[in-house]
Amino acid sequence: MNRREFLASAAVAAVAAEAQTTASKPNVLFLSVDDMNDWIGCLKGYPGVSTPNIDRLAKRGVLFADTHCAAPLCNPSRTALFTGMRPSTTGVYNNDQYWRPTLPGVDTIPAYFKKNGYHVAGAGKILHHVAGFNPPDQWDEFQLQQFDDPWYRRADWYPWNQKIPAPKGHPYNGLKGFPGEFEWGVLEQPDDQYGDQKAVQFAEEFLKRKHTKPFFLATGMWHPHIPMYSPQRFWDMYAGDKTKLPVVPKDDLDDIPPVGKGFAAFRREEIERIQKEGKWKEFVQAYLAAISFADELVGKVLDALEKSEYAKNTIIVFWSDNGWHLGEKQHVHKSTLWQRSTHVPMIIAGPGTKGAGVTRTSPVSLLDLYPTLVEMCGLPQNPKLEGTSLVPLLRDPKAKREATVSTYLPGNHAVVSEKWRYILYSDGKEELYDRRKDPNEFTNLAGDPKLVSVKQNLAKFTPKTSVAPVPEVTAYDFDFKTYTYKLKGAK
Ligand SMILES: [Ca+2]
Repeated sequence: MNRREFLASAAVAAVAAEAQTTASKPNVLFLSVDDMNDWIGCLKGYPGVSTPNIDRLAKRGVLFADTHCAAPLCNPSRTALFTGMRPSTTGVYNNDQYWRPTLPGVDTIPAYFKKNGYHVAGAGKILHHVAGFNPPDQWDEFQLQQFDDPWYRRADWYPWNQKIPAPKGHPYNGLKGFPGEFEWGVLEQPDDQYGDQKAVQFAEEFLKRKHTKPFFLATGMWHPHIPMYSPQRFWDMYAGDKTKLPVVPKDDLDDIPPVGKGFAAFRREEIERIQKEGKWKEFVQAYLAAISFADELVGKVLDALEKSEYAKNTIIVFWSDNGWHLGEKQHVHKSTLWQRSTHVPMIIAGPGTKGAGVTRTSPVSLLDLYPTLVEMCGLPQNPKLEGTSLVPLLRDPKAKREATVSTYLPGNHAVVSEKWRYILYSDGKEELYDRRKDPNEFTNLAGDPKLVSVKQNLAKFTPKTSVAPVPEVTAYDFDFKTYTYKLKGAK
């Protein structure tokens, strides 16, 4: 063999070796829902809720029953999850901040998998849903979210949605003259016309195809996010007494510091209006219906995987980006540092998980998913990641985590341990709750002199520094066609 032949045969051998390694790698189905709190069967957050599909996934995988988002709002939560970095590191703290132009050289989960030999595909709500948040170069194939609500027709934010007719008859909830997305009802159209079905169909077709490389498939449901539109049969599940209002003591906000009170007051006009018009219960019913609809959609994707040739070699990760208040603390959104906003469902199933139907009660973070998948799929370590792989917890029932942190806007953090929730606001004011004795977080114990050392110990987990927020989207001219960002005033 001469030198050229030797090099050629070495190259062939290297390619073959790589093909061998990638062929043995597991696929990933990354399955998400939006604004789903712990009102699902396996998390026991709402007795009587119907989520048979999520529950069956929990029965065949590992349920992380105390998972918290890195930030209690869509964009900062998803940016943290997909970049593996905290808001206090990236400066992406809120919804109206592009991650892409401010984080050059950062690989999102799909980009990293693509770089490491995977075929990566996504459909629906993956990163934040507005134009500029889902760069196509992160994917081999990508299908944007299709929206149901007329609200999501704004030309600069949803340019791909302009030609899709908006459903007629809005608003369905009877709150006339109320701007925006705070809406719910039944759309006058067949079930399969709901926008989330497009993402489901994408996944179903993707899983029928022959793939020569291992794949990472992200499928993101919009439900149960507002507007909460669901077919009638899901509303019927929660008719009459089956919908129960949360308990909200009148004085619940009295022991909360001003910053926390401010978070709870965000969009207060919405809860005031629904209470005044006698629609609070209908709002809760809408949420329950949207959860059960989301569960059915999740089930369709799980069925498609089950029927496919990839059933045995695919890791399934199910997650929600943040929780949701239904009136607790006089609030009907997310964007707070309490349990309602930070506690989310998370299940990991498939190859690499040990045991079926097991539950882990250690507090963990959505930030841990990126390093977990890197380890489970045998990809090279990504040194930028700030979460910690959950693989030890997947395999060892005795493995424990001490605490996890959620951040909302610069300098406000919630530290969750098995026993405590400690909130430290940017002005130094605090809250402390005994999670076992007071799961509804009604009594702030931060002023108790006996608990000073408890607070000090929990405060050690908060990020040491918080970078300044990156510019808001209005600072840029964004071009959807070329997917480029130009800072206004820059040459
Ligand atoms: Ca969300």
